[in-house]
Order: sequence, then structure tokens, then C-alpha cells
Amino acid sequence: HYTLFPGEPRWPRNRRDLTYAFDPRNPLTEEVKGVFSRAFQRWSDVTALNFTLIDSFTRSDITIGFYSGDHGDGEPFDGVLGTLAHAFSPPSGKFHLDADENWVVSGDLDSFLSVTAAVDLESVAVHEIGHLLGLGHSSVEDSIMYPTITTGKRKVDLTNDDVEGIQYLY
Ligand code: TQI
Ligand code: ZN
Ligand code: ZN
Repeated sequence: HYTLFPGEPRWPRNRRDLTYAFDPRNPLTEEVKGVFSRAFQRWSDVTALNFTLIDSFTRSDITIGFYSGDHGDGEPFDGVLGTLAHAFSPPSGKFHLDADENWVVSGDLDSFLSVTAAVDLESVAVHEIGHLLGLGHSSVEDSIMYPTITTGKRKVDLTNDDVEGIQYLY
């Protein structure tokens, strides 16, 4: 079953349109930006929420960045594997990814075979966006919010449990 954070924090009901922006210190390809766009889409498909990419990193609701090691929030990243990413509960909007992971962005299964410790970016993004919106971890093994991911695997489809959790909140 899904869980929520203590106090059930969520984005206010009158904030259906949320914006996101990428840290300008991380120049990202259109391919990488497309992965995040698709990950947000999976949650907007099942709620009244809309997510729009804007240029201003300082004005956006959700801020996304790739960082190595200590990056100033007291939760340093740890190199390959271990912690992959973290996102904070509403209304923080902070979504940080470990720049040292071997991120796979293509969704192409062959790329997993040739990359050591490959981590599928879209799978992690869908999970972290769940946290950004207020979902904790789930006990349902196939759910996006289950707290285990297998390297070299892709898990991007919301399960009924994820949908029930997000529809409870929004
Ligand atoms: N990062 C953890 C996570 O996102 C951070 C974390 C631990 C956390 N406990 C939490 C966040 C409680 C919110 C609430 O779960 S991680 C997975 C998964 C990670 C883990 O890098 O370990 C995914 C990132 F679920 F597979 F374990 C992405 Cl998909
Ligand atoms: Zn961080
Ligand atoms: Zn998690």
C-alpha cells in the first residue's frame, strides 16, 4: 500500500499548474529533458496537475539538478550506485540526481548491456516525482514507489497503488 509523508504535505489545491526548471549549471540535451517531460506526464495523466518547463530556475516550483558528492543540503551523494537521487516533500520542489551515476537515457535495452551499473533515468525520475508530489514508499512490489530498483531495468508504469495514492492527494 502507498504511504504519505507525516502531515500529508501536498501542493495546494489551487496550484494545479506547477513549473519545473533545470539547474543552468547542468547543460542537458533535449533527449535528457524529454525523459523528465515523459516522467512528469505519467503523473499528470492520472491527476488534474500540469507540469510546464520554464527557464527560470529561481522562480520554478520544482528545481532539478545533477550534482556530485556534497552539494550543500547536508545529504551528499556517494558516487556510483548507493544513493541515486533524492527529492523532498511538498512544497520544497527540490529534485537532485547523483551526477556520478551511469544514467541511461535512451530507454534502449541494449544500452543497459554495455553500461556497468546502468540506472534508467526515467524510472528514477518517475519515482522521485512521486516524492515531490507527496508520496512516500509503497509496500506493493511492482509500484513505482516501492523502495527498490534493479540496475539495468526499467520501471516506468504507474500501478493502481501509485494512482490511488496520487488521486488521494490530488
Ligand atoms: N533515494 C531515496 C529514494 O528516493 C531517498 C530516500 C530514502 C527517501 N528514504 C526516503 C526519499 C524516504 C523520500 C522518503 O527513495 S535513492 C529508488 C528506489 C532511490 C531509490 O537514490 O535510494 C529510486 C532513488 F525506489 F528504487 F529504491 C530512486 Cl526508484
Ligand atoms: Zn541534494
Ligand atoms: Zn523513494
